[in-house]
Amino acid sequence: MEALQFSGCKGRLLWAALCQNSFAFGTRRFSGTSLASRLCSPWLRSCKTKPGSLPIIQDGSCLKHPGAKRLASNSSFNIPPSAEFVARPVGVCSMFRLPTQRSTEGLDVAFVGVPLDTGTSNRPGARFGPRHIRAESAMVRAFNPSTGADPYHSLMVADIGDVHVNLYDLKDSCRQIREAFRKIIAGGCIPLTMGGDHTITYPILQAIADKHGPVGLVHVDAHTDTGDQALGEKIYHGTPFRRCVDEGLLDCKRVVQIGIRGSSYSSSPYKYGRDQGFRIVLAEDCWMKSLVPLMAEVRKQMGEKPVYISFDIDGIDPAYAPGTGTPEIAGLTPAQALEIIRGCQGLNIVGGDLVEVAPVYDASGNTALLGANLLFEMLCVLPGVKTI
Ligand SMILES: [Mn+2]
Repeated sequence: MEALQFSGCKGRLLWAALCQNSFAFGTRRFSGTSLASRLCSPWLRSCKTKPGSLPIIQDGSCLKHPGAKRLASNSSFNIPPSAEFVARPVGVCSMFRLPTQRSTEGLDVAFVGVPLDTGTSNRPGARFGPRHIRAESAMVRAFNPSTGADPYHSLMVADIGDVHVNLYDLKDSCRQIREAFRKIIAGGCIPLTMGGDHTITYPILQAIADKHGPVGLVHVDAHTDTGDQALGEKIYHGTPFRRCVDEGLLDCKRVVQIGIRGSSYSSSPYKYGRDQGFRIVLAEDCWMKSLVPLMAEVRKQMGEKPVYISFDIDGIDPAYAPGTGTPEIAGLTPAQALEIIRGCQGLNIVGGDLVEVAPVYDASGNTALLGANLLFEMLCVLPGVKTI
């Protein structure tokens, strides 16, 4: 794809930056698919030997820390550096401090940002979601001891940067997103997307359904996002799943919407979705309950066919996630969010997104931190992830 984080950088200048930040990028591997070898391997070699420059870590010998050998095991996967050995603020700001690359070549999973928020109906700001989620993701470690998942020794994962968007033309942005995701998934790579407002899920699902056919949907949100139009427009962040139904992108009997709540425009706000066959689980039916039993039913509903996870951070209560554009009181807890995502383990997940993080409304950064953790949990339940 053409719209990625580092496109446009001068190779040599970028390499100077990478060498200075080599600990974050060079801990494990530089195969043919890594950013390092793809861009400028001769410079890499000179950088390693240039007096006064920081060496790229390939075999651990340049690290003086006794844990260096652990960093440099012979894994063929991309393993984020551990903060036991590499300080968290070190390195270019990538998702989970993973290597970045410009395409999905060699990848099983790609983190990708879609910094679009011109579909927002209330507070803007989700265009900065991907950057802040990446920044806060430095706190997330490599293993998931709660579930036993070991994603980075199971799947090849990298951050492929951001999709180009047109902030002045929402329809054109949808076209750009659709075309970018067609390329991302063409070779079988699973996208995990940082939004952006919820508009982006519509063109993503256009691309996904092109490849997989109509998909099941696990949708966590305060809102059903099945409005028909607003201000005369059919595309904004309140309509993506209506548009998906219009175009046959969803297997409607395999759609569940969880966490729905709030005031409505009409007295029967859930009629449309239920008429399509959606299961709509209101937030009040989740209050003070474990959602483990619900997810057992959801797994039966989804079966073995392809499923997409779309997680709007406003599904969670604004006490935990205030950094969002259309907050609604009395939402889900972070623990319930974990139960939902962990409950997707075993499903045939073909993609997922975490949308509507608008960092400016949360000076603590906790909303983006929550988003980063939920994306890690999505990674941990993807097909092929080994559990220990
Ligand atoms: Mn939404």
